[in-house]
Amino acid sequence: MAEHKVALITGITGQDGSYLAELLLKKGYAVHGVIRRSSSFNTRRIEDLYEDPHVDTRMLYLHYGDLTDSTNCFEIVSSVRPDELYNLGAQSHVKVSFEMSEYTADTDGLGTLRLLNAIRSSGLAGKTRFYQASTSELYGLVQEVPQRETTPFYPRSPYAAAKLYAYWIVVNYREAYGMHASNGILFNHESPRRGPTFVTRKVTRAVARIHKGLQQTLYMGNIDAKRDWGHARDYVEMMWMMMQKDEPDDYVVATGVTNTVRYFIELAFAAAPVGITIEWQGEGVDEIGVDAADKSRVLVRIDPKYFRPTEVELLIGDPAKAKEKLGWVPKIPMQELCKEMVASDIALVEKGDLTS
Ligand code: NDP
Ligand code: GDR
Repeated sequence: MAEHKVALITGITGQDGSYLAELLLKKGYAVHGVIRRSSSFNTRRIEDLYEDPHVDTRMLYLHYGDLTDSTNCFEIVSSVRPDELYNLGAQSHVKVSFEMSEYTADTDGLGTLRLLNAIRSSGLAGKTRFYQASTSELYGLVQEVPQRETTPFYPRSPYAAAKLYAYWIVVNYREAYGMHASNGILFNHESPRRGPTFVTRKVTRAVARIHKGLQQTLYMGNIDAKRDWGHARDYVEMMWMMMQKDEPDDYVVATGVTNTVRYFIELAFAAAPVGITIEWQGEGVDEIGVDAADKSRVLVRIDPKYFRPTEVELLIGDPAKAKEKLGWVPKIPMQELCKEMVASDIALVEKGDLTS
């Protein structure tokens, strides 16, 4: 029987983990994923991939674990002995990281170190290839645009500072121990599976709920922030491509196009079944977005509670290195992504799934 490659994914229940698991299973990998113990089901995104644990031929295996638990990280890595380890697990919400700074540092920063040490202690430094979910948040305060692999970092949140540690410990272990360890510096990527409190999904859910009459108004933070948004399905492919290269390296993964949150909101309302044109009135925290066809209908308001103590105003990535060295090009433009997300949330609301 042919030997299967073995992958281990932390964060398999998240947006990216679920797409990556799908991709690797299609490629014939045996996929092991780390899931957290929770009082309610947290495996919704991988439900379709789930296989009965009693079936011998299954290719998906789930292990309870947590990046804050060194013993557990060691036990999983040493028993799975993965060919490729994708570290996607993280407290990934930037705003929440200001409230849970220590936990974010522990999970996102030290969690990465724990996995690297688990690989070494298991004698797998020469076997296991390591992918680190690095982020455009490392660039933070604008130093240069577009941002590329050589642009200096200037983190602007506890999340970004934790991910900065993770980035450098990956580089250090590569140089110190010759490990095949790489950073994917991914810019924002979204999908219908995006967590509901990230800005794109918050907007597309609200559009669907407003369409159904379940919500009147969408409350937003800084709508002038600019992001380089791609599609998660495109981006997980790039994670895999990086792991297939004989030389480990760090790559920016982005579309090279940036847009404001404001523009995303306009696109999303326009993509509703009864398309709505948003007209902006007022300024600052008093700014509102009204339905241009019925100006008494206020659809968007600003709530300062969604502002961050320090903001990342502008992200736009230069994916030239990924194109040149790996032949990777993003396929799905942000306009198409937005339409797909609105359509998916409309379908969910029709099924009665977005009632709260
Ligand atoms: P999600 O928030 O959707 O998923 C995060 C995953 O990490 C979930 O499976 C979550 O489990 C798990 N997790 C959280 N805390 C722990 C912990 N202490 N131990 C083990 N697992 C944990 O994130 P995305 O899928 O969007 O992102 C994947 C990775 O990529 C993250 O590291 C993120 O920081 C990074 N990133 C994301 C970008 C994006 O635009 N999406 C861009 C750049 C980087 P549970 O389901 O139980 O909560
Ligand atoms: P980000 O994503 O912080 O870039 O981190 P998010 O979607 O949360 O915010 C993007 C921008 O939108 C502004 N914004 C709001 N954001 C949220 N969540 N809610 C709001 O109401 C709102 N109003 C305006 C934000 O201020 C920000 O400027 C994401 C995460 O996936 C990280 O894990 C990842 O590393 C980076 O992308 C790249």
